[in-house]
Amino acid sequence: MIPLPFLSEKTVAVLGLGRSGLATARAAVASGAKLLAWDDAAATRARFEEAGFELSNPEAGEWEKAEILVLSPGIPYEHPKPHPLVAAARKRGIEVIGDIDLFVRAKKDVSALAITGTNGKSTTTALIGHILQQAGLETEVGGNIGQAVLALESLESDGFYVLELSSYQLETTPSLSAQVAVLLNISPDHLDRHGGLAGYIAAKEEVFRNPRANSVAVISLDDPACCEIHEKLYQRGQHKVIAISGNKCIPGGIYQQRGQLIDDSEGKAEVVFDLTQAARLPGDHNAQNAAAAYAACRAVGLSSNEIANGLTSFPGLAHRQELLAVIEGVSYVNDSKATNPEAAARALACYQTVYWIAGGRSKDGGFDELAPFLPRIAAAYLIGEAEEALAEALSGKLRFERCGTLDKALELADRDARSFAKASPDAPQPVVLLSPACASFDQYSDFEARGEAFRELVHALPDAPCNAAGGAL
Ligand code: UMA
Repeated sequence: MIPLPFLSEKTVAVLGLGRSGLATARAAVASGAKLLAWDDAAATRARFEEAGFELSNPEAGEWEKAEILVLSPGIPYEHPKPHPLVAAARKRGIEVIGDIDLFVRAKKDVSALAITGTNGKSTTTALIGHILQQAGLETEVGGNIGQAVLALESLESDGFYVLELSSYQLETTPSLSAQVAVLLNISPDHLDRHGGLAGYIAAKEEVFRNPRANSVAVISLDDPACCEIHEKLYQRGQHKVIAISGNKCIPGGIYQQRGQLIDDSEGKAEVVFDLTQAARLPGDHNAQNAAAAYAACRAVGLSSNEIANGLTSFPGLAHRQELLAVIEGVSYVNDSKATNPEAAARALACYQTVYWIAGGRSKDGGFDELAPFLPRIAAAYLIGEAEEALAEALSGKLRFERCGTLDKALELADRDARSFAKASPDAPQPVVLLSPACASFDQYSDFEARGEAFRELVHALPDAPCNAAGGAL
């Protein structure tokens, strides 16, 4: 747990008592703060009390005494409109921040590597954490990746924190001052929470706020929004800027070319890693993640060899192109984390013959990004609220079935993929891929619950190995 001595004797309101709120409450109380805690959901309030804490109903008047309001990332700060307790706090002139802000205030002396982007940020965060740990450095990994930052171990100044930061978290972290800040990519996401695309881009750009004397900015040149931010950073001259790409040569940068990771940051254009050796990092999107991780780890002093070892041994993350089983020549891949079309497109690009399970709750913006990858799809199996929208997008382009639910979709995809594998043993191995291109909230509590449901269904298939475990494709 992170000590927060500057909160001692302060009256701290915590709104939202999920993962980040609970860890904030724990750290604040342990640091001698007076806690005012609330959550709008009765079930969460009950769990909070079971954990041994007291609630404080904002309507009872105590919240008038709050000196600071700590807001959970999932609660609207500005858009679509501020939560009423945020609006009330602002009216009273008290500070409204997130748990990450408390963390960075408390850990100013420890190096922080902050990673953001629309897609790939969990993989890159975990990858950097893995490489640093493999190199023997004291490293903690947290943030949007699922581990609340205030629950991390308190490290000394020679340690490293690797933090995945969402746009929600960046919005409420004014004190962030990362030693290394990484921006992977930007495509439309969470637009309702940022008042549109410009607000979302502005939130992402905040990963570079408050540069230190030797701060490093790692940024991809793979999309227009990142290119614009790169140019601004370069003009401002407050960071050492390292450009990266997952798919093209960047003179002076770090990039992938024909499966090789090339470091030209010192003008030598050296091949530093053969990406085919990183079995859990398939595809150009993972080349972008690997380039970012390489740049970030070089920036904190690791050698190319240390980084190569970490890239090779990276075990991957659950729900991100996770190979669940291979049965009768068919691979079953769980990519439940692909909650938008861009993420699904990245997975589709990695396989030749795909039996694709997609759907859920669609996000704004349609499915146009998938168009270049449709030839790889042998058939699609549609689920959830987005079934009709997907059917419309795919109509006349490929065979699809309206399945409603994941179990039905897997049953049909499994049947078709196995018969293809039997009929065409010399063709590239077919893949049953859950990569939904949609959020999960219509049928599941989150993408993890959806991925776990898929895992159970795959493991229950006829002839599934009883210990079918994840692995590399
Ligand atoms: N709540 C209210 N009032 C509201 C809305 C919510 O009281 O108006 C309460 C809910 O009842 C709930 C609590 O707030 O009890 C939930 O807070 P939260 O949604 O911020 O969730 P946490 O459990 O604290 O998890 C958060 C991040 N969640 C979100 O950003 C939505 C987690 O990221 C993160 O891992 C965790 O902190 C630890 O840092 C998840 C996520 O979905 C993975 N992130 C989004 C994404 O990746 O797209 C941004």
